[in-house]
Order: sequence, then C-alpha cells, then structure tokens
Amino acid sequence: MGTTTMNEQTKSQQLIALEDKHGAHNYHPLPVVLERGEGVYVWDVEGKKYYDFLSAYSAVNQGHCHPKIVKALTDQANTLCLTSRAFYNNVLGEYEKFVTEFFGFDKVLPMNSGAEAVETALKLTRKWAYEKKGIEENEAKIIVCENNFHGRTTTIISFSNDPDARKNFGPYTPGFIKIPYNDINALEEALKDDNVAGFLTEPIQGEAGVFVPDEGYLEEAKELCKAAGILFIADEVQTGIARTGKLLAVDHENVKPDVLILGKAISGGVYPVSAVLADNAIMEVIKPGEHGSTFGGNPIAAKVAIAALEVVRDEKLAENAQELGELFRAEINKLVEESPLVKLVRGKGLLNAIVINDTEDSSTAWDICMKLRDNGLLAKPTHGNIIRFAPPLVMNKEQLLDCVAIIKKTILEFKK
Ligand code: IF1
Repeated sequence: MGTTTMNEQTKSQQLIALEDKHGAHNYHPLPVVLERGEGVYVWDVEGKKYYDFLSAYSAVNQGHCHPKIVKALTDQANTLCLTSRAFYNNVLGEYEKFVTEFFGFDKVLPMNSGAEAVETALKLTRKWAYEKKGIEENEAKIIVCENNFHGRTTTIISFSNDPDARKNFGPYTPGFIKIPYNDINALEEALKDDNVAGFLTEPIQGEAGVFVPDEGYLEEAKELCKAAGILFIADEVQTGIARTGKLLAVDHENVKPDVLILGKAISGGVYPVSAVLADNAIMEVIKPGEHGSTFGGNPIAAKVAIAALEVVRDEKLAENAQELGELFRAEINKLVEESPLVKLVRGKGLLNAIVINDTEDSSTAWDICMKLRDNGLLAKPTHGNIIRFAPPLVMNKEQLLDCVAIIKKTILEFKK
C-alpha cells in the first residue's frame, strides 16, 4: 500500500506520460510535476517542497500566489472579465494612468504576451519612421543584437540567430540589421544607414546566458540613437519589474528608452499581461483600427497589473533584489574558488547565472539541475553549460543563504 512496485507508476510519472502523449513536444522540462506554490516555494504532486529558482522565467517576481494579486484577479473575475476594446470599461483608464505614471511615459498600449508587445514595438517603430521621420515606405530597418531573445513569432525569429528557434520556419521578415551585443562601434557603424528607424535591445541578455553588457553601454547606445534621431527600444520583458535590483534594468544607467516593452512580472505571473510604453510624439502614430488585441487591456489584466506593481513598490522588491543579489554573487564566488566545476557567476540583482566548466553540448549542467532538484531547489540550464538562478524577489536573507548552501553542497558533491 502506497509503495511503488516495478509496474506501478508514481503520480509524477503518470502526469509526465499524459503530457508526453497528448501535448506537442515543444519543451523538454525538468522531470518535476508541480501542483502548488506559495512565495518562494513550490510543491510537487508527491508533496516535496522546493525553492523555485526560475520564477517562471522571471514572471513570478512577486512570489507564487501573492494574496494581494490573486485577490485582485478573483474580485475582478467575479465582476467583469472581458468586454473587448469595442467598448470602454471602468478599469482600463485607471490602469493606464497608473502604469504610465509608474514608469514615466505619456501612453501605454496594452497587450498580453511578451512577443506580442515586441511585435507592437516593431510596428510602432516602423510607422513612426514613415510618418515622423520620413523614411520611404517599406524601407525602414531596425537594428537588433546577435544572440537576442525577444519571443517566438515569425517576425521575431526572423532576426534570431538561434538555429532551434529559426530553422524551417522561413521565409523570414526582412528589415533587420544584426550587430554584436555590447559593441558600441558596431552600433555607430550601423546607424550610418539613413533608413534605420530604431535599435532594439535587451538591457541584459537573458536567454543568451545572463550576459551583462559593459557599464555605460546602454547610456552610450541611447546617446547614439538620440543623435541619429532614431528610437531606442528596450525589451525589459525579462529584466524589468525589479528583477535586476532596479525597477528597470535601464535605471542602472539612468537611461529612458523611447519605447519600453514589458511583460512577465507586470502581472506577477498571475495572468498574461504585456505593455508597450512611449510618449505622445511616438504613440500618436497608431490610430483606430491599426493595431490591437481581443484580450489586451481587459479588466482582469488591468486590475492584476495594478496590484502586481503595487506589490513591487510596497514590498521594496528592487531594493531586496539588489541586496540579495550582491550576497548571492559573493557567496557563489567563494564556490568558484572552491570547485573546478564552476567557472564563474555573473548577473545583476537576482538575475544570475553560473557557467559550468564543460562544453556546451555536455549534459553536466542538466545533471546538476537534477541533483539540485533532489536537494530541493529548481533551476534550469540554458545553452547547455549555463544555469540561470532567478528566485522570486520576495525571498529573505535566511532563505537565500539556505539556497546557497543547497547549491554549494550539490556542486561540491557532484560527480560526472
Ligand atoms: C519560452 C528564455 C526566459 C524574453 C524577452 C520577450 C520574450 C521573452 C527578453 C517573449 C521570453 C522566455 C519565453 C520562454 C523562455 C523564456 C526565456 F529562456 F528564452 F530566455 F525568460 F529566460 N523578450 N522569454 O525573455 O515573451 O511571448 O514568452 O511572453 O519558453 O519561450 P513571451
């Protein structure tokens, strides 16, 4: 009774088999089946408790099932869910005022997923280029960076250089110039083209392995864009909402983007909410019927996003991420000294990664993540030999040190 025999599957195994049989195989998850979350913790279907060190790719910055955000969701769901934008509703204006004041822009355009917000920013930039900058129709170009990650749509993967994201999904959307990341000279060179409309960048490259550019890069890039009269577009879908120790990662260099893209944690991971923010001179090029979405700006999304941003402000999550991030890197740097397995730790705030001393095609990082799981901490490799560490920002110091102990023990005991 209650024990597992050879031909009896655990609940986890059954649920994994169910997904495997009926779901498209577009993911390769770590074998753990979660059923409950609270704050920095999640529990699997067997009742085992874990620290969540992925935070749903930084969507759950406010912690799992934050009561204030969940209440905003359920209260609004019991009142009015969706009207479409064919009519006004009594919550959208309140959200638009709140979010624009929160981030310091004139206007917001609400969408749902991060990729949709990136698409919105690209369309906005092109239209602005034709109508305000006078670029000839269909000639606008947008500069992007190598190893970027901005989402999965056909246009966005057109300027990716990840073979998995691109191969056999062509033909690709033209109009993008790719330059190396963290290379100011390359940007300066690319800006000589008169048809450039904007420069799209991640303030820290997430999927590329938490690649932090040199100090001053964003500030100089913004200056160059300003001088060239083109738009600086920041994709803060992953780096925004306090993750890196400031409300936005561009705040570290006091840069104000012309176009700001937000997603993920703008809803605390409770509901798909994304947004594009810009000032009037840019946003006014989009007129009725030219862009939109059935769900974008719906009453639930509006209430959830207000609550999620209030939590970030009231619980001082940026300050906490800054402080705990420094502690985390200091502690993991000791591990770098101690273990030949860990090459380095890098990141900002609580967006960090360790690079494992092995080839990109080795299974070492994956195997370490399996051991971390066994020891009660969930993280996921990116690009083979890199492990990203991004816990919810509601973590306290004691919990962080507990996590550091788990990571140290796991790595020091690890045998290939
Ligand atoms: C997946 C990574 C994170 C993003 C930036 C836009 C989007 C994302 C900077 C699109 C999304 C995700 C999506 C997720 C994996 C993931 C990711 F591993 F690729 F790098 F977060 F760490 N801009 N990032 O990072 O947002 O449309 O997904 O809402 O499985 O594709 P979305």
